[in-house]
Amino acid sequence: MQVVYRSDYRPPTFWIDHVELEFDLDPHNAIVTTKITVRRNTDQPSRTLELVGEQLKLLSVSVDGVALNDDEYTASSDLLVLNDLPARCEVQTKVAISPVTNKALSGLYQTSGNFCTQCEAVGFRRITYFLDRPDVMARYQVTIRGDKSTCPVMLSNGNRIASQDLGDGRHEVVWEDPHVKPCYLFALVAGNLKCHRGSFTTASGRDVALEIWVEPQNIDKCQHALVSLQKSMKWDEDVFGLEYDLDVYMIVAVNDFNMGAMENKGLNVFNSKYVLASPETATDDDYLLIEAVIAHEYFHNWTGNRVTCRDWFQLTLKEGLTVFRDEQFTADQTSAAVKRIDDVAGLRAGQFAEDSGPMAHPIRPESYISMDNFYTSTVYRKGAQIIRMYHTLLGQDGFRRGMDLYFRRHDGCAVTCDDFRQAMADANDTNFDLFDRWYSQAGTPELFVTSAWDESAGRLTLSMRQSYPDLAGDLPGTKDRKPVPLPIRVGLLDAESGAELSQYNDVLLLETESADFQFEGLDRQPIASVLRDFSAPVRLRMQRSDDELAFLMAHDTDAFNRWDAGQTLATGMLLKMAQQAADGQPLDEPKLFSDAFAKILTDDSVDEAFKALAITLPRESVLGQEMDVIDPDAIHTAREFFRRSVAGSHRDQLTALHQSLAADGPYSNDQQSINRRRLKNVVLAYLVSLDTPETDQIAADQFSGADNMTDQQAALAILANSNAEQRIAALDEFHRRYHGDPLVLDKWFAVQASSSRAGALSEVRRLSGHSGFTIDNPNRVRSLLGVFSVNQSVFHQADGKGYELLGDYVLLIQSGNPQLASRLVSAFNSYRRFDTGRQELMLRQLKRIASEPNLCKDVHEIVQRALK
Ligand code: DPP
Ligand code: ZN
Repeated sequence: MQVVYRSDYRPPTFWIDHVELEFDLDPHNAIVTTKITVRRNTDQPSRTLELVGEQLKLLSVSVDGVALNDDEYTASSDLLVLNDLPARCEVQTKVAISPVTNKALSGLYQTSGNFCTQCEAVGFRRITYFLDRPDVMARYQVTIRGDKSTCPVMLSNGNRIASQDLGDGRHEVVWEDPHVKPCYLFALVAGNLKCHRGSFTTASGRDVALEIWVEPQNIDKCQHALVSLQKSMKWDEDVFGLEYDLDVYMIVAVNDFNMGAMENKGLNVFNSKYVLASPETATDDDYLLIEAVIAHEYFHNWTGNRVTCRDWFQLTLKEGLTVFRDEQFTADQTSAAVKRIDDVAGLRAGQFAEDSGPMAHPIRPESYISMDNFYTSTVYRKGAQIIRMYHTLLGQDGFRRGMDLYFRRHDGCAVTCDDFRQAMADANDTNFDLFDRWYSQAGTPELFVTSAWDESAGRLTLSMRQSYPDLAGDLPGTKDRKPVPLPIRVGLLDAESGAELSQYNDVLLLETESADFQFEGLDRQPIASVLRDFSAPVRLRMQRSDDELAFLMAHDTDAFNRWDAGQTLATGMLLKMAQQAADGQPLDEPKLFSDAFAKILTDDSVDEAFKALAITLPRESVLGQEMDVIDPDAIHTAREFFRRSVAGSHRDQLTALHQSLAADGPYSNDQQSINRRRLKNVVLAYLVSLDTPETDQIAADQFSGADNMTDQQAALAILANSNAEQRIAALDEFHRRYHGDPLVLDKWFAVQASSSRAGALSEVRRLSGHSGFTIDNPNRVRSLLGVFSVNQSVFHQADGKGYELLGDYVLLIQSGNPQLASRLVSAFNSYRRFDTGRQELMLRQLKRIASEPNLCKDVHEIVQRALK
């Protein structure tokens, strides 16, 4: 299979200035007529134009209005080659495609009977022959003709400039986008949709119509999305001075979508999961995610659309930057500390694991077989951490200067990560050359820190050293890795009072392999708080006693480190207990953590969301990463014991706390109520871990009495993970109530797929045969199989039945939806980290998949990397 290399980038032989598309919509036989005005690239002396396609049926080709004979071009379903073209001309093609049979959900397809498109990264070639690459930017005019009864609404990018009734039961609409764009930002939607409308007036006084298009039954679930959009538009003006640039901004919610959402110019297409919300059907987390994804896609209008990527290797240019922007936005809307903790927890669970396995790659990858495989947490989340480091070093004002220069230089262009880095440096008269290493090296650096106290000099020395751990296999970006620039935020605390010694607060910059940093003029030995706010994406390796960690957990003024100290303390204890479990020894009681736990719960200086995070134990998968050989059973045993033990020690306090939190009045979605629900549901999980009829009843009561989905789903998930006799009845009741609402039905599957009770695996297998399960809907597949595949103790059941189940579904899904299958198969990437028995069983599935004769290239790429 063809490998694409970053180093092979060449500009195109022709540019496209203008695109005229005509769609005659039909589910089985849609006709697409494309007129492109092309202009030879004088830097590339070629008269040959190669247009790529995928599964297209070519009907005709003409140049400057003259139809070509068969011998004047060469064509296959995925390539159209035109030779000896004049320097400027108009090329017209006509193709037929079949949206209804398009299960890949890339290109033009049908979802719930409506037409919709997804073109990033390379879906446009499934619509028409084109220069399907982001550096070719053009103006578009789009004519859509469709059935008036099935397609009363027909949308595309930009402004609607004309419409007419065609008289034969069909009608026509014409759209024009005044901005140049790459074809991956093209979109078309047609079908039976209703609109929730709003508006926004920009800082310069322009009125923008905001339109959220959904299936008619969902029209009452759009207000939160609309408000989120308005907040995002305002924030980007306030923080970055960026205004919206069209008269209308449309969002369409569709049920079948591979990604979260897509930032098409003026016409975002969203997975309905990130649009639709009502208190009865969406949780607080859903609300938060909707706001974040709406913001993310909106922010792309500048970071992605106005300035786009030269080639797909530069993806992090727009994604890392836009994730950073949406993270800052959410921090401003909610709590910066809680947001930071949530993000880092996600980074560690997902990206750190990816960065230490066979799919490890630099944030700017060197090669790919399928670009769709590189929409990864490395490109997105780690990419955002790299952007954050510029921000930490420059401050908000300096970062803003860099952004302003970036837009001044590159608006309307397709550029590279180097261009961004240069703009940040030039705008601030500084040099970011060493940052290049962050773009070309893979793996998570380790930061080793030791401290030395000189009593007579009153001096503390922190010695820091960075290195990369070795990775198995010959992976790109792992040879001859050099030290990377690390901004390290540090503070000192008085060891007796716990008070912040604020004059020592600083951001240190480690750019070499190792360096010493000194803090002078201290009266007595302080406690150092290192890597505050997680100021660099590294694994911190610092020898600290449990007492020191407990001290930081109680006193650190940096909320992130306060939380992290607790996590580190719990991790150390849990790993020791896992070893005891593996050795068949009795497990230690987690006394130190348990004491700190009780103190946090009564600490008035922190909010309930922080408390919820502080008492949440590290995930099993994160604990696994810290073991030489992951032992899922021992980790599970230790973590369950730890939880039960802490709950047992504080049962009365927890019961009272749950009661007081549950006594809040009717549902409200102000921040404090959200925080209180968050804490209440973490407390409930502790209580139910005690496995008593009384505590089970608390969950059952919450389930049946809840007036919102947050409390109801949390209680259901907790019951689904318990031995409570109310478990089955609750699951049945939930299904009875919500089976007609796809997004809520997803939750019903997900809570069962995340349960780790005995027999959970056979339940997942059984649910895959449930009438509500379908492999045609990505959300449904992810809610059952995706959730199950990260449920460590169940997926890695020692007999390999979990692996077999996933293998079966990868094979079943891969021919229809390669992108979805390739996400699922990635669960096997960690196989080297397990014992030989599990390795053997996972390898068996990988080889079974690899030997499939018609394996799609997406899955092929992941499996080959794993097997290498
Ligand atoms: N729609 C995806 C995102 O926003 C890809 N651009 O990240
Ligand atoms: Zn994005």
